[in-house]
Amino acid sequence: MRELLKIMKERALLELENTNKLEELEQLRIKFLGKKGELTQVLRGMGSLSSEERPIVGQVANEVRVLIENGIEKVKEKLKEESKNIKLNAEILDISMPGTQIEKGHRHPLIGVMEELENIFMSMGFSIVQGPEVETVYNNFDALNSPENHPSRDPSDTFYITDDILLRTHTSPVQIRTMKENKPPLRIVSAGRTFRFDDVDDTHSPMFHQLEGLVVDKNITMANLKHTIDMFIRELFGSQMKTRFRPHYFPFTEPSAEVDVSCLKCMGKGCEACNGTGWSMELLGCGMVHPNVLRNCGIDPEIYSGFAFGLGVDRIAMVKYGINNIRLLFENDMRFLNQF
Ligand code: 2U9
Repeated sequence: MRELLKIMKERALLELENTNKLEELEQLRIKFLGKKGELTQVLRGMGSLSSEERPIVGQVANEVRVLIENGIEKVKEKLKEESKNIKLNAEILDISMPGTQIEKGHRHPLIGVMEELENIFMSMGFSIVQGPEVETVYNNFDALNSPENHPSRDPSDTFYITDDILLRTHTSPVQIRTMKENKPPLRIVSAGRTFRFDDVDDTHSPMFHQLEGLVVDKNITMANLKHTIDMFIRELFGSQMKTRFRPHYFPFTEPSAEVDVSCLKCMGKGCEACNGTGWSMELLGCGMVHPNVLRNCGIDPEIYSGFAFGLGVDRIAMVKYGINNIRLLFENDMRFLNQF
């Protein structure tokens, strides 16, 4: 029996030596030391041994078990170390290599201009308000004193969704909502996307951007309006800038005016860009809020008065950066955008 154990030990050690996979090691353990393994089989025959021989064979069997167990542990450690080294060698990381460059983006020039305008008005005490781009016909036209037959209400000029719902044609409905929900004094500015059924050309786009302001309080006059616009234009384009107010008509303001600003190229001297006039034309519109508009929003025009103004953000961006084609602002051509 001792001979049997010796042979088994030598076979186990030889097989262990030839094992190079962790899974094979487990098979080997089951084969020699498992419940139905070879060592158990040998031990089963111990019943036939004499009482003197039994403890001696038992001790030898135990030594063989410990020897095989230790052998398995050793090979297991060796295989684990080997596989770790293979993995580490495959994962060599050269930390001196340059990293992947992430290209930094920047604001779109139009959004940059819009934020610049909002910041100027905020510094003058205005709050920024926002509203939906899909509006009711009432908020967009009726509340603004627009007559039923006004050309801008025609479906060939405005994107209607239903008879009562449209894409806002100006940001004025945001001011209507604010007036309906809040009591004067009000000093607000609203900027955002607006929509008109225009064909695309160098200066027109069916989607464009407006910024409008509204002040309502007691004793608000044309003088407050003119001073606010002058301050704004000087803050935006420089202290030497002049403004010129020309009478105009809007249904929502009375009286109304269009504002021209000194030509940015020649600073008022007259050049080819301003046709020798010295003025950049129609940069802003403004006026005193029509009493009907105040009334439509539950504000008593006998107690309160207000002024309002509006400008095209796209047009301001084009004048500021000397852009002669509005399409460039919306085509997202990186060769154009990367210049800002
Ligand atoms: C309320 C009352 C009055 C806003 C105003 C203008 C004049 C104006 C144009 C500028 C260039 C539109 O984008 S543009 O074509 N806007 O000339 N906007 S007064 O008047 C309001 C607004 C809201 C409740």
